Amino acid sequence: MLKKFLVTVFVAVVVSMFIAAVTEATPYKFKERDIEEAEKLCEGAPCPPELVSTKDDEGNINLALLEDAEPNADSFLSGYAIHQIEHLNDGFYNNCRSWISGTTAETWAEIDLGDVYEGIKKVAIGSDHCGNYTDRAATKFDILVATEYNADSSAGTWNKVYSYDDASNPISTTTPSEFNPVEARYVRILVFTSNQAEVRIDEMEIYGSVLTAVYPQGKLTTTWGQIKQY
Ligand SMILES: [Ca+2]
Repeated sequence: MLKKFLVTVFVAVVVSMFIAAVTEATPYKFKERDIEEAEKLCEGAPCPPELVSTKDDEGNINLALLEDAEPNADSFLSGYAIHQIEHLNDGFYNNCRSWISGTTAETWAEIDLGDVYEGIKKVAIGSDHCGNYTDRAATKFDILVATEYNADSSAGTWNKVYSYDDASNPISTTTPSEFNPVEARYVRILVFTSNQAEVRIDEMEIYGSVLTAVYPQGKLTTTWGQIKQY
């Protein structure tokens, strides 16, 4: 009886120590966001900058907002401070915090998550979250993922996980695209057409489930302590 009790206590202590070790390890940080700076850039805009959530209603983490996540694109519309590649994942919605491509031809925008994550299953993009601008909205695009980088969208390292093609329903406000969970470090939106002019994306959100997203390949860590919803 005593032996059974001691074994139970020992197991309980070990488990609690493991949980404590995991929950205290919080090397991942979400990007710092300066709402005052964002509002200053957006002064006079029809819609103010709106905070993008670090997780969705199901508890999936927005990996694009992790501190190490870096945006990239093949071009951008030059001459506009409000339209920058960095705005793809700056954590603010709307036109004044968006990226606009530098070409009306095939174009891409992507996020390097900084590590390979498992369980990526949803990407959300929009052209103007508040719905004020309805031009520059994607009508045909693919979502590509990869664990190794290649700038060429046709490279075999890219895995197409989602396709959208509906000219009658341009992606204006924020729209999620869901697919079977995959592992990826790079997530690219390859845009073929928009409803008018160069395409605009005001934010790229990339979601993975909590249990898989907190354990990227090669790192046994967690973001439990940092997960919050704005
Ligand atoms: Ca943005």
